[in-house]
Amino acid sequence: MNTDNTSLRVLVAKVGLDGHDRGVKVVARLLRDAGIEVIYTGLFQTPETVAAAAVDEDVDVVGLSMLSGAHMTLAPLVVAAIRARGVDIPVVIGGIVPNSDVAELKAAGIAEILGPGAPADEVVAAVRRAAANAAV
Ligand code: B12
Repeated sequence: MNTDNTSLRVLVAKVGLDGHDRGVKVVARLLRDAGIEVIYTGLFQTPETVAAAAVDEDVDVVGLSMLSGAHMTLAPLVVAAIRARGVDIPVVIGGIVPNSDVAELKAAGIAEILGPGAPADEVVAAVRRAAANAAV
């Protein structure tokens, strides 16, 4: 686990059954361009497979791309599956998330939440912020 926030490792993942993978590929590319090491799970993951990959890969942050509308169910399950493995890796989500869901997601342990059209620098900043807050 990285503590100085200089050489971060991030797992970006798609949980659930939808095929919206454009955003996650854009995010993976722009995080890489910012010097962050990125592992992408591919489509159709479960909370369990994401948590297992996050722990196996010893990542600093897990990024979920959620456009299916299932974020209120799946994102908290990813947090729970990670914590069930005895670690507390911060989870950041982006995609189609209504503002009215943000407070509940934060209460469920999601570190950062971004919506459509999030600029590249804000995507990178959210990931860095999540890692920095987890390290203190
Ligand atoms: C393109 C698109 C498709 C493409 C997907 C192609 C692909 N390979 O991705 C196709 C045509 C296949 C498609 C199909 C469907 N779609 Co569609 N689709 C869209 C659309 C128009 C744009 C999504 C997109 O690519 N945006 C561009 C990318 C770059 O943006 P993004 O993903 O939002 O990512 C940005 C941010 O959100 C953020 N971000 C995203 N992920 C992450 C992750 C992290 C960690 C971070 C930090 C940031 C971050 O950063 C990115 C850069 O700014 C949206 C509408 C919309 N306005 O978003 C609907 C939309 C997502 N689709 C929708 C639906 C309903 C469907 C279908 C079910 C339609 C149908 N009845 O068939 C099917 C499902 C097919 C399937 N198997 O999953 C709905 C979802 C409704 C909901 N969530 O409640 C939407 C919202 C349209 C709508 N308004 O109803 N779709």
